[in-house]
Amino acid sequence: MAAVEAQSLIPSPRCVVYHDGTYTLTTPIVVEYHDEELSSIVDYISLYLPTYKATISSNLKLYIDTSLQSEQYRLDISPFGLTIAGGGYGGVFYGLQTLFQLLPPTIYAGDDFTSVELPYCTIEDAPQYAHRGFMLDVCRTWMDKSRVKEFIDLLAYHKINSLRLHLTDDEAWRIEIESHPELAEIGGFRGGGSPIWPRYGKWNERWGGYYTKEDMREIIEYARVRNIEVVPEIDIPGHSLCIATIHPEILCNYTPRKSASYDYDLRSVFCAAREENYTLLDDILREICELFPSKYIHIGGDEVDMSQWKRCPDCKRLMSENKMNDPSELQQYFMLRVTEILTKYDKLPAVWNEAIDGGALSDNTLVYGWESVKDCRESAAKGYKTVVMPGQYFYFDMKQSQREDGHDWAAIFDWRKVYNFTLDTTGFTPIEQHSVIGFEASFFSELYASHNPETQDYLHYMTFPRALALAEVAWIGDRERDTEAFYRRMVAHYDRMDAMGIAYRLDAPVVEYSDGLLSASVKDNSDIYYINELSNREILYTTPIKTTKPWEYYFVAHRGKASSPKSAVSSHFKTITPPFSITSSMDDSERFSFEKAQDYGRLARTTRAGDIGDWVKFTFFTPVECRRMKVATGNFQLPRYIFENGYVEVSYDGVSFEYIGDLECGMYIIEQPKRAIKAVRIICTSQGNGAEWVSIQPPTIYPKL
Ligand code: TNX
Repeated sequence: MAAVEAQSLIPSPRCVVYHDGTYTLTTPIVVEYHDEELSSIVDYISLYLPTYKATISSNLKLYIDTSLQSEQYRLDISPFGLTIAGGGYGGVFYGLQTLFQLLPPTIYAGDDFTSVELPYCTIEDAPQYAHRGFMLDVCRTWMDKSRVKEFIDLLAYHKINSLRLHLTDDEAWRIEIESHPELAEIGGFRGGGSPIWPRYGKWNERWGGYYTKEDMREIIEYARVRNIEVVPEIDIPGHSLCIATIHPEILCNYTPRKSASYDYDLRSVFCAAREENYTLLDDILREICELFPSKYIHIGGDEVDMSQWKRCPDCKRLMSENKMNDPSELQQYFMLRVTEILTKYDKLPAVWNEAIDGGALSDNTLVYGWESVKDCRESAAKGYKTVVMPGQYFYFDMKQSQREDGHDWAAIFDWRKVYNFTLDTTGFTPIEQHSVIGFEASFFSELYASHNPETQDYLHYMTFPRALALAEVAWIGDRERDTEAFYRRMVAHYDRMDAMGIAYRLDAPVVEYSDGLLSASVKDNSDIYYINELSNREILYTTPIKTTKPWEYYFVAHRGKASSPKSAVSSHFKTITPPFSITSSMDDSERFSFEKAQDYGRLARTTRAGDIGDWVKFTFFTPVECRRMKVATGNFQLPRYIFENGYVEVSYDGVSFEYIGDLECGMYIIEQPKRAIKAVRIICTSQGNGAEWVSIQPPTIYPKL
């Protein structure tokens, strides 16, 4: 296996046998094939290398061998040239992807080569799991057609074969429906006067977009060529605030209490008893079923706020007529009604795991388990085909280490945890394992909206290299893991990822301090830079730094577009907690009171969103000397519960205040204050924030170095 490691293929093939000698592959690539089906693979190759088709003196033969499984392939490199046999289109495509990984990495950047020596070998390979998926949430953060295509390329290089597009949610409706054009025309945009709540930033600006059917056909075809099936998700009956804003008649039959801050109706669930809702869903799903060739249509079913059904007289009547005791049975009723619609259009339902809590759905329902390993196992034990994607391992919107960006509700983890996921070690019985059709990662995008969503950087940083580990796990199944060996292959693969243009995450440099010398090291030959906080310049690190104040420095690694999180000796990250009090023009909530936040342990909440002129003030008992103070409204990184616009003032005496800067995404960092700070005031200059309250973080204070 040593030689295989040398080739650093990801995902790792089942079997590689090397023979003596090498074959010299020259360009152009002359491809021989006879199955018309394979012509799009030849077009695909020509996007990377000069290619033409011929039946004599070819150096690459492609064919379909029906004795193989559809995604299975055999790649032969012999004195006679290269041959790829695949059980089907996918098999041939994956043989080609393996071949690509044997070629100079620069091919991914579109750089040609004239000749390359390839070892004589036979690679026999097939995936363990039929479903190797990735989900993109294009609702919270809009990603247009060209972005999605770029991402499809990255998935295809790693033999992922399913892309689920989360097309509807509370914050957006992203797919054209011809019978109801208003859904995408209104629902595709939020902010700037749109009736759709701009709950994740972009409050003053109309922001968003949607896929026309033509766009979507183009995406579907682009993905098909790359052996990826696009699975649409229409998330119902919950997560439907957007469609409910456009069509309030779909909601339950009662007048809601209006919120303290808004005139908005916050209800987000389709009424299960309103017959017309099924007609509307029939219209929508008929078009979705026509548009998408996939066998499954994902219809959501997650996080339904059933209190709305409990209050609705029509839902209550439906429940008593059908002798239902629990509103989760209404969810079952709703899902079965929608399943009937899908069946009519020759499709099968796919759902999130909660959807099976209220009773059985049809046997051929595909369940995506996200809440926990236990939920995945339960689904599999009930006999549903199950896609395993517990958030604790497969939600790539989670932070990768404590001080990095991302959510943390499921877990904080990097690629190592993903790579080491196996069904055996997480307790799946053989019977349960039998129902597992594969794995999927998801990228929910609430936080992307505040991380320069006009670029791919945050998406790439969060998803790579974790997506490599996902690809490996789904391809090799329960084959033995070797984290160190995978790491070496991954580092070799970095050359390819650089050429693919991925802004992936590198491991953080390891920092050590001893005998007055501060040193940093990496194992992936990236470049290390150091920054002295006082000068704030990034300088290439070549040799240990002689210093008595190691906490003044931090390190970061770069290579290509990739970068690592910061690292430093632990005292660099030390913060202080001088006593202070919070006062505000707004009241605080009982549970999340100002008083409790004054212990620095937790955030506080007000009882309403901010208005022009509202303010929050932090007053320190004694003036605080520090090098940096971060003050923030909202939950960190989440452009929600914030002062949408505002500015910050500081006071050195507690009486007179001076302007210091504007809030950015609800937050401001006071750098190197010239004197000890007695008080800080945050002033709101806009109305509302798309939420019911303002969160107030205790200040984060870094001591003087
Ligand atoms: C849970 S995953 C959700 C999403 C959020 C995600 C954030 C799922 C079925 N529901 O609505 O975006 O957490 O990680």
